[in-house]
Formats: sequence, C-alpha cells, structure tokens
Amino acid sequence: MFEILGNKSVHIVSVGSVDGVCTTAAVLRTIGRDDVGLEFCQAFTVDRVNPAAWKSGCQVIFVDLAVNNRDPQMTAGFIARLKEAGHTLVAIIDEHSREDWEKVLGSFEGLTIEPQSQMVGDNAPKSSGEVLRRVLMAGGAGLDHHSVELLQAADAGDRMDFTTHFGGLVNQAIKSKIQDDTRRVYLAKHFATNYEPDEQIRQWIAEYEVIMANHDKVVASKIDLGDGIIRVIATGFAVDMTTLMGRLYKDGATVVALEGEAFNKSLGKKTIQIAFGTNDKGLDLLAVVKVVVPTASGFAQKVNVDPEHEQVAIDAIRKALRS
Ligand SMILES: [Mn+2]
Repeated sequence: MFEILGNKSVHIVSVGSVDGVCTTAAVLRTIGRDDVGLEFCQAFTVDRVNPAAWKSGCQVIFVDLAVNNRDPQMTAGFIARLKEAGHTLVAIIDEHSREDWEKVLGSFEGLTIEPQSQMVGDNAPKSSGEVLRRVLMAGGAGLDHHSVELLQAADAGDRMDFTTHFGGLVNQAIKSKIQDDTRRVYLAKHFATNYEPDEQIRQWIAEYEVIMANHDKVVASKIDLGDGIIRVIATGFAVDMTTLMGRLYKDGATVVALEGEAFNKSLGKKTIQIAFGTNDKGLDLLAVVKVVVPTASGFAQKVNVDPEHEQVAIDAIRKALRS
C-alpha cells in the first residue's frame, strides 16, 4: 500500500490520541524506514504546523486528523500551505468524517488511503487503526502480529479501552505529561519496531503511577455539597484530569468543584482556581456561571472561576441542578 512512497521523503501529521500514536506506529512499521518526518497536532491546531520546515517534496500522510469542524477554513489553509511548500498529500487515515474531508479537498484523487466516516453504520470503522487495518488487509500483503496488535490497541483506545498491551503503555506514557508531543513521536517510533518499552518509556509510566496515587489523595479530600455537587482539592498534585474527573463522576458526582492551580494568563503565573466540571451533557455550566460570575472562562462542561467567586457559582449551579 505504501509502495507509492518509493524513495521520496515522507512526513506524517498525526493526532496525539492513543489511536493516533498506535496507528502511526503501524504506518511507520509498514513503511519500514527510519527517515520519516513525524509530528503531532490536533485538528484545531493545524494552523501551527509549518510544511515549509519539512524536507522538500514530501509525500504526506495524515493519521487520525479530522477537519477542524469549527473552522474548516483552517484545515483548507493548512492543505493549501502544504501544497505551496511542494508536498503531496497521499493518505488520510482518519475515521471522523469523510464528508468533511470531501468538502475541504473537493475529491480524493491521488490518495492511496481515503478518510472514512465512523457514523455511517455499525460496520463503519470506528478508529484510524481500523481504517488502516482494513486497507492493509485488502491489500493482501498481510499483517504481522505486531501490527495487528498496534491497530487493535488503536481501535480499543478510541473506546477508552486501554487494557491492550500497546494501548496501556502508550496511554500511561503520554498521560503523565499530556502536552508533550515529543513523547508521542518517541513512542510511535519505538513501538513501530519494539514490542516492549525501553527505560525512558518505563520512567514515563512510573510518573503516571505517581499521578494515580495522587488521585487517591484528591478523592480522599472529597466533600459532598449535596445536589450531586462534590468538592475536591488538587492543589499541589499532578493529576490526569480526564481520568480523575471520570472517577469522581463514577462515584456519583454530577458536578465537581476542583480547587487547583492553573496558569493565569493575565497574571502570567499559576494561581489557585476553582474548576467546575460536569458529566451532564444537558447542563451548560458556562452559561449558568457566567450570569453570576462574568469573569468565568471555559466551555459548556468545564468552567474556571477565581476562588472569591466560588460560592456564588456553586449557588447558581445548585439552582440549575434543582430546576
Ligand atoms: Mn480516532
């Protein structure tokens, strides 16, 4: 499937989820070269990707990269810059929305792997790993066990299942420093050829184990404020916010008020903030809190306020939960 790449330079732009990292590892394994350019981003940060900095005349592969659906022009602009810089897009290994990509690109001519849509039915691929697995199987070249495991880990990862060999390792190694994309590059390259983690990766995983222990301490600080609102203190602890909040919701919270440190842009330093989160998709926390705390920031399911505004915010949230 990747014969088309020949001796030309290759550059991969991937999204940094477990699906993205594991699928990228499988792509690298399939290509079988160690001179491939690789960088991670998100659908809404492609404006920061600079194709002019890549090797000249790259064949470009996207992995798990969706069109930025809030700003399709950003994605279109990225494609235009990529072409202007002399590169050729050859594959979009993505399951998010084929229709969105079609609108941006016009056609899929020239692509050896086309994007798919996970929403089109039970049989649709639900991950980039599954998109790639189907293409490689259809190609008839077969897949070795290592690649099969990478792609299964990618697929399970998109259903928040990190119990697979590669999915568990990658998830823990990236979660302990979630903003660090250099880890993702390292992991994808390492697991393209190695089954077991090396010392570096084991160290990142050990950092994650510390975070898990921190979660126990944060949960121990839990105060039940009634009406499904609970309050915890995370100040001074490194946490994995997604996992921690998931655990608190599972314990029965509808809204979590989390006291912790967050970077304050206007002050240029970390300050104590109260972060409200909810698992209630019908509750627009930002709208509720904004009414009483105009300085609140965030989005529907997560809102930050300064400590002095915590009580009035809680009162408003309580009222919304009761109504
Ligand atoms: Mn995915």
